[in-house]
Amino acid sequence: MGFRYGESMKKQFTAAHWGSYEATRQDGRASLRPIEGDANPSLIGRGWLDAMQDPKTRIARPVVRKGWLERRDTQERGEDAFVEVSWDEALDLAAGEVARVGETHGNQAIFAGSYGWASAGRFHHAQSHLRRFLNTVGGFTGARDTYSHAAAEVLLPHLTGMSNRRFQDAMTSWSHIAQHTELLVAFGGVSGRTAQVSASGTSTHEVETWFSQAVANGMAVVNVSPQASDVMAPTAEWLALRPNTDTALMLGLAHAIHANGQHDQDFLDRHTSGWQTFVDYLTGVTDGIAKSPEWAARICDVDATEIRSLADRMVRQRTKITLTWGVQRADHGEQPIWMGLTLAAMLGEIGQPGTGFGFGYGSVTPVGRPTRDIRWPSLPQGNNPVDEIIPVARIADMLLRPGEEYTYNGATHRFPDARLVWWAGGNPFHHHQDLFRLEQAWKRPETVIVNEHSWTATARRADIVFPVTSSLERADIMANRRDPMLLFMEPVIEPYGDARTDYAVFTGLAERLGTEAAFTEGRDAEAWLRELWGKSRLTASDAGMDLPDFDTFRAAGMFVCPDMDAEITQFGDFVDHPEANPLATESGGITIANQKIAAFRLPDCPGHPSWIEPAEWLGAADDDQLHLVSGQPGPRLHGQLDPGPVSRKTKIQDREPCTLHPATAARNGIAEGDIVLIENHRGACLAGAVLSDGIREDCIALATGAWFDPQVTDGRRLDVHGNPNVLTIDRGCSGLSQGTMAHTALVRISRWTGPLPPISVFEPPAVVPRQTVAGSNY
Ligand SMILES: Nc1nc2c(c(=O)[nH]1)N[C@H]1C(S)=C(S)[C@@H](COP(=O)(O)OP(=O)(O)OC[C@H]3O[C@@H](n4cnc5c(=O)[nH]c(N)nc54)[C@H](O)[C@@H]3O)O[C@H]1N2
Ligand SMILES: Nc1nc2c(c(=O)[nH]1)N[C@H]1C(S)=C(S)[C@@H](COP(=O)(O)OP(=O)(O)OC[C@H]3O[C@@H](n4cnc5c(=O)[nH]c(N)nc54)[C@H](O)[C@@H]3O)O[C@H]1N2
Ligand SMILES: [Mo]
Repeated sequence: MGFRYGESMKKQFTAAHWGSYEATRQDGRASLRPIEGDANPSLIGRGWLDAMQDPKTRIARPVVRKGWLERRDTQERGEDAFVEVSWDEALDLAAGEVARVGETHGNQAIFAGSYGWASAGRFHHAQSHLRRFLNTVGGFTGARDTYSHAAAEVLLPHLTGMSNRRFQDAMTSWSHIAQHTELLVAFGGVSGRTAQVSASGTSTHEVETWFSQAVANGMAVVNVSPQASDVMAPTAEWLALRPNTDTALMLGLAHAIHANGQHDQDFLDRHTSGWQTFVDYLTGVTDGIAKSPEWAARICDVDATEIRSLADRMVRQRTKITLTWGVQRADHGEQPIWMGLTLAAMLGEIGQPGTGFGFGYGSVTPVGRPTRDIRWPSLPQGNNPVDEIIPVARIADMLLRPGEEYTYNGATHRFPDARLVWWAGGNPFHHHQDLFRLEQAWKRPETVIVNEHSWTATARRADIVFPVTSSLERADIMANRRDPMLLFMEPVIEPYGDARTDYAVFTGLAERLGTEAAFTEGRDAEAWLRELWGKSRLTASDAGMDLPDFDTFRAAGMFVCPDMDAEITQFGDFVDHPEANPLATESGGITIANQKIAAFRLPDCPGHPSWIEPAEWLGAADDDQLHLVSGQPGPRLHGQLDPGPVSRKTKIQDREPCTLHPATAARNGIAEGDIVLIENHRGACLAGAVLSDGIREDCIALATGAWFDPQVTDGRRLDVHGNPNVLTIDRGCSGLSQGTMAHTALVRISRWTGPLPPISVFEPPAVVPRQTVAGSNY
């Protein structure tokens, strides 16, 4: 790498998914401060540097798991010690496994879906390197869609002819909302907690600014959510519905609007298809059940009078209906999206500024940002000769049931037989549901390889661990399609221990397998940055901008693209001139009922928006069961930086905080600060009680991301740290999308009076020196 830490005296920058930073150095010590102009810097960044310099959780040297090294054991992952090996030995072993598995079983037996957020930066994107490398040696089985919004990714093309990404980029701008919206009905809220983050970086955090501006302009906000805190406006009204019943509530609203003849028939006729099929369902012609506000009230636990009054306001005021991504991360997650869009179509104001339908405002920073969209180049991944691909959240199913059939988007597939699993830039023992089941599945592959900079639960469950640098230790470029700022990311600290970049790891492997020329194309990391910048200049020139040459850019550290402001009204062109701008759907309009989906004949995703009971919900629960809401954590990004000071400060007796209503706490003999056991038949964890009347009495909220730390305590194995994914359900939310249903789970709670074992996952795992491995001749 041509750039060295501390080399130059000029302003130096770096970037993360949670923001952009200026790095300064005093007496040899680096510090970061949010970049000038960031309207509302993220809390997460304050823990970044410390977490990346923590000797207990950073991985210093390559290691191989002892049982695997000695006898290719597959059963003791997570319990075994590691053996420290040289880089050469680790690379030889991994290259040997890739060759062996490919030759013996075919490359589809290499699973490198490797889902995860990795880190910001155009070049050092771990998954891209992994896939580019594997594509030079015969390919791999991949994964499709995301944990964030798989239901939307599969559904929206059918409904709107747009991919989820296109739909997101075309979302009506915040500036329009601030100016025109009279009523915002926000399912799952619009939260500053999640708006801290933007995949691959952001120069500012403006969602709260836009939101306050809209409220100051008179926008009323109804937060439809089990938690009051999901919306940032202190004045918001709170409709505390039962989790996972949004579709029923929306049907109740639709029924009231339709019964009063207040729906916009003209809009529905011109811009949608399938309306009559849906009305027959809404009114009960098809199933004998009218989806009236009274019917909805019994399901969602919101008064029928409140539903009627909200319906009335929605008809009278310029209303925007929006859903957070989290609402569809639930059983039958397609339905609330489909029904929200249908409800907006009934109001007839789709395609106008400030009204219509939104998805993901506040879920991440850039949704609704009034800006142009520039597709900056990224590292080419090559072509994958293997066409096997699984829905991303079906990883445990694949490992446990190779050969078994499943449906996805209207087709039937079979799970491949994965023998080698490789993760780089993700943490399945953070992100997957039902982690105790994943532990069982994880015993199936012959070999697991992980590239990580930190001792995450996933790194601890690998056979070969490659220690990699964090983005603070390398030069890169931050460029984001909906951000005006391009940053040169300078290395801020020295590489930790013997860590290498992911690029160096895969270069070493490609050398061993004879594909170095194809993998590197003769470039080192600096040459790749120059190459990517060169391509960026062409992209910019197509967009009517002149970028400086690489060295000038690097010397300045920053380039702010001119004339980036642009306002969008979603569906504007289509609504103004539907004949000239039809949607790429089966009818050319928004499909309220969809014939293609109906023809799939899926019991869990019929051809129009429908209320279907979730696998677990409060409408079919015992009195002592609570609904677990496990959303995104405020002080960190998923599991990233959990060992850092900002996240740790929020813990209670070292456990992840969980939020419950004071009445629920009292009923269970729990006081603020107590340790709570949260359990169901899938698993159990400990967490620290925080009491709040901003949550429904029958819910408990436990954020994701406490590093998974299962221990045998008081005679049973439980996660002692507070990871909700020991409790969640590992099943596809429907046979259409197979998306995760992380927000669907019932639990029971009690005050924990057993011993409180120390958190072990923030201490390094046992690592023994190479020569002590008995009888080893490696
Ligand atoms: N219960 C529940 N579970 C959920 C969710 C929920 O709402 N509820 N949400 C889901 C969602 S939406 C998501 S997106 C997922 C997130 O799941 P993940 O994206 O898997 O979570 P992260 O902790 O961001 O994992 C990224 C990992 O990459 C590592 N990393 C960072 N930079 C680099 C690098 O340069 N190289 C390498 N090799 N590694 C690097 C980090 O150390 C970290 O361990 O979780 C899902 N899980
Ligand atoms: N600080 C921080 N920000 C993040 C992330 C992070 O890890 N940390 N992760 C990023 C990622 S990868 C993603 S995908 C986004 C996700 O962004 P979101 O999906 O918007 O976030 P969540 O916290 O999962 O869900 C939002 C809220 O939905 C509510 N909710 C849960 N179930 C229901 C329901 O059935 N009905 C209704 N109406 N509400 C419900 C919960 O109260 C929850 O607080 O966040 C991003 N932003
Ligand atoms: Mo996500």
